[in-house]
Amino acid sequence: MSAQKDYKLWLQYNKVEDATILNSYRSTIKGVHAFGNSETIAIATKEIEQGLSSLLGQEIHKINNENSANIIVIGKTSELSAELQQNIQKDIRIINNEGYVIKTLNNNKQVLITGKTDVAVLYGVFHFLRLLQTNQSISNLAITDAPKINVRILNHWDNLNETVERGYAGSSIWNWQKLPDFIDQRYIDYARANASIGINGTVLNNVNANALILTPQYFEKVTALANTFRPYGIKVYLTARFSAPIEIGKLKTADPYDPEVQKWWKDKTAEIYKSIPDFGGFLVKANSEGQPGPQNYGRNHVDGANMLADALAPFGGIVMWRAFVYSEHNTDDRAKQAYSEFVPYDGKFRDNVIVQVKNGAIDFQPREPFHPMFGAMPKTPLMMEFQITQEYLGFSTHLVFLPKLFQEVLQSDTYSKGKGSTVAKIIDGSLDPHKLTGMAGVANIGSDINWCGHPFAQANWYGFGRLAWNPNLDSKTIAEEWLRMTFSNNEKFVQPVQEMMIDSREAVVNYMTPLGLHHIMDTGHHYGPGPWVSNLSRPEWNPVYYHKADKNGIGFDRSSTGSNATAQYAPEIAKEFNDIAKCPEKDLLWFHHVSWDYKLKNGATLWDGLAQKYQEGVNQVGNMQSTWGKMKPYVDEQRFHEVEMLLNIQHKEAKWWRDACLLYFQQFSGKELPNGVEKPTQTLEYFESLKFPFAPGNN
Ligand code: GCV
Repeated sequence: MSAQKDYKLWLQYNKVEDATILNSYRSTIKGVHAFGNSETIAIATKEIEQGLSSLLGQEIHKINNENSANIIVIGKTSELSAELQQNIQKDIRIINNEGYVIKTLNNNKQVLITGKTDVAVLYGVFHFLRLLQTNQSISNLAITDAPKINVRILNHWDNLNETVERGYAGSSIWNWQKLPDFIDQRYIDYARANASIGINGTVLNNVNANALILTPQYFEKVTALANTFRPYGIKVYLTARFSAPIEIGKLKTADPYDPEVQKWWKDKTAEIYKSIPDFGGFLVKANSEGQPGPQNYGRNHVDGANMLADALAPFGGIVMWRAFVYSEHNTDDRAKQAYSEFVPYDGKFRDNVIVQVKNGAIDFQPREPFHPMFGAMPKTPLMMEFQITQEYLGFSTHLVFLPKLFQEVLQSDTYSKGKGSTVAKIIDGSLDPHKLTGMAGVANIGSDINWCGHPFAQANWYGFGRLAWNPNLDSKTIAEEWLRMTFSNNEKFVQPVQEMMIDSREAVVNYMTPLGLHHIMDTGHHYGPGPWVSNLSRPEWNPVYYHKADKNGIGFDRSSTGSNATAQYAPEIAKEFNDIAKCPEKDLLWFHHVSWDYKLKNGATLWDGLAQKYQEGVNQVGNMQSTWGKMKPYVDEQRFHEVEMLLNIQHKEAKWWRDACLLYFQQFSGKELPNGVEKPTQTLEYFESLKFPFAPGNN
C-alpha cells in the first residue's frame, strides 16, 4: 500500500481533506465532456475522470451533452463546437502548439481545457488537476500557459546490459531482453509522469554509447517504446556512437568527409524513420573521455555534427552535440577547454544542431559558476544539460533539492548583452532568437519501486520538468507544489518541509565543497571525500588538481594571474571574479588560491571559515533531521521511516565529509580547528583507507 504511494510519484490524487475546499470543488464539477477521439484525448479523459474521482471522493463520469452545467470540457480547439471556439479565440492565438487555455465559462458553470494539439490538452488537464491537488481555487480561471523551451528531454545513461551509468535507483527501466513484445506497465507510467510535467523527449541510452542500439534488432525494441510514448507527447532519441559505421557498418573509417560514411548515416537514419516517423534525433558525446569522434580523422566538431544533421534534416530530426570535452593532451585548465574548443565554431553548425552544455565548466558539482559558453555563442543554439541523478551529491542517499541549484544557474547573469542577460534567456532563445531551444536532465530514474531511490529525489525529476517548461519558475514554488501533490496540503507540513528542501542544497555544498571547492570526491565512483587522491593517470582526474592545497593556502587560481579562465566571461563578470575582494565567497576557491590567513567577510580567517562551513553543513543536516522528525503525523509510515533512515545516513556522511576534508587540509594549514567545530573521531589514515569497490553507478 505505502509502496504504491512511492510509486505514484506526485500523482497521488489524495482526496481533498479541507471540507470547504472539497465542497466547492464538488459543487463545480459533476462530469467531463471530451471532444475528439485520438489516443491522447482518451488518455487525457481517463486522467481527468480518475483524477477528479479520486480527489473529490466521488465518481466523475463522462457527460454527453457539452452544454450541461458543472462540467469540465476538454478537447483540441479545432474540434470544439463553434460556440466554444468563439470563447477562446483570442487566448488560443497567443500560445504555441504545446500551450493550453484553461478557462471558466458561463459564470463558472463550465471549465474549458483546450489547446491547438491533443498533447496540449493533456498538458492542460495535468495543470488543472494540479490546481486541485494543491487546493487552489478553480473559479474564474483564465489561464494560458505554454512551454518556453522546445526540447524538454531526459537523458538516460542506461546501458544495453541494463546497468545505469551514475544510476542510484536500481537498474535500467528498459527491459531490452523482453522488448519489443512485452510492454512493461512502467513504460506507460513513465510516459504519464513525464507528460504531467511537460517533458517531451527521452534519450534512451548512455552517451557513452554502444553502436548496437543502431541495429535492426534494437530498432524493433526502440520502436515499441516510441509507440508507447507517442500518445503522451514524448519523442524518442538515441545516442549515436561516432564509430558505428565501422563497428556495425563494416566500413573502414568513420571519417565524416568520407562519402561512404555520409551515405551510411543517411541510410541508417532513413531506416529509423521508416519505423519511427517522429524520431527525435541523435545525442552525441564525441572526442570526450575516450569516446570516438571526428577528431580521430583530423576533422572537428562542426564536421561531425553537420554530417549527422544532414542525415536527419529531411525528416525533421535534430542533433544534440555535447560540449563536455577536455583532453589529456591539453595542459590548459580543464575548466577552459570546452569554451576554447567550441566558441570559435559559433555560427558554423547546421540549423538542426543544438550544442548541449553542462551547467558548469567542470562536471555537475554541488556548486559551479555558470558555464562561460552561455552567452559566448550567440549564433548557435545552446541547450542546458543538468544532472538530475546525484553523481557528486551523495547519490540517492542524500536529500538535496536540485531545483535550487538549477535556478541559481538559470538566473545567473552572463552580461552577454548587458545586464539581465540571464542563462535562462539564452537557453529559451529569447536573448539571441533561436527556433531550436532545449533543456536536458540526466535522469535519476531506475527500477526501484519509488523510481528514484530517495522519496525526495522524485522532486528533482519533477522540478527539472517544471523548469524545462518555464526556466524562470521559482524553486520554492516548485518545492511547495511537489510537497502538496506528493504528501499533504497541511500547512504544518508544507511550510517546514519546503524550507528544509530549499536549505538542503546549501547544506550539501557546505559539508562537501564549501567556498568554491570542487571535484574532491573519491575516485571513479565519486562517493564520499577523496581530497588526497593524486595517483590517477590523467592530472585532471585527481582531486589535488582542483583544490591545490599547500602551505600557502588553497584553491585554483583561475584569475588573470592564474589560468585566466575568468577571461572567458563577459568583462563585467570577469572583473568581479578576478578580484579576490569582489569575488562572491561562494566561488572564492574556484577562482583564487587563497592564503589560510585571508580574512573572509565575516572576519574569520579562511581556515576557520572553511572549518565552520563544514560544521554548518553537518548542523544543517541535523536541522533537517529534526524538522522531518516532527512530520510523522502528516506522512504515511513507510515514507516517513525511509526518509528518516536516509537522513540518518546523510548526517553520518556529512560528518565523514567534514572530518576527512578538515583532517586532510589541516596538514597544509597547520592550524587548530576553531571553536564550535567538532573534533574528528577517526584519523586521516582511517578515512584514506576506506574503499568502495562496488559503489553503484560506476560500471
Ligand atoms: C557518461 C562525468 C561522469 C561520466 C559521464 C561524463 C559525461 O565524467 O563521471 O560517467 O559519462 O561525465 O557527462 O559524459
